[in-house]
Amino acid sequence: MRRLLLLSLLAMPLLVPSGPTRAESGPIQVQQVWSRAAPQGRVGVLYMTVTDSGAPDQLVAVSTPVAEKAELHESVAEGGVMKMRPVAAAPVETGKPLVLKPGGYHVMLMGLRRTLKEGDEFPVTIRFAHAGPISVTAHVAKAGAAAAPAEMGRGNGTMSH
Ligand SMILES: [Cu+2]
Repeated sequence: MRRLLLLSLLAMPLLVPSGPTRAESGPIQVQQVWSRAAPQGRVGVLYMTVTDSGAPDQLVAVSTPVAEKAELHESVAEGGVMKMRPVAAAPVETGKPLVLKPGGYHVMLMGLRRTLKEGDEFPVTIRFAHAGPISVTAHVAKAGAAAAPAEMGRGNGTMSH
């Protein structure tokens, strides 16, 4: 009896379905999705960490219902001045996290449809050149925050708390 029970416990993870819409399924994971407080009608920003345990891919588009348009940008230092420019894609390399963060790659949320307040959450869909789209939840930090809200911990974007 004991051996039978142990075997069925070992087999259980194989029975858990893994749908393509779950952030933690597949080789690509999107975590630490965060934004900053900003008023309706203005420009917001979005940061995240993308990890890939499979083949190299590219992050090519982001969309969210809270903004009219989301653009992928890269900040670069030119002659000691930080400037940003739109880019068509950001590389997602195997085993090397793509970190969208202040001073680097980021997503600009053009034309915020509503005010983003600290503590708010909103849905975001991330598209890749090869992998299917991943839907996550962004967490809003205070205006001017330099890092993800502390309460996010290391969980992924879809966790609830
Ligand atoms: Cu920008």
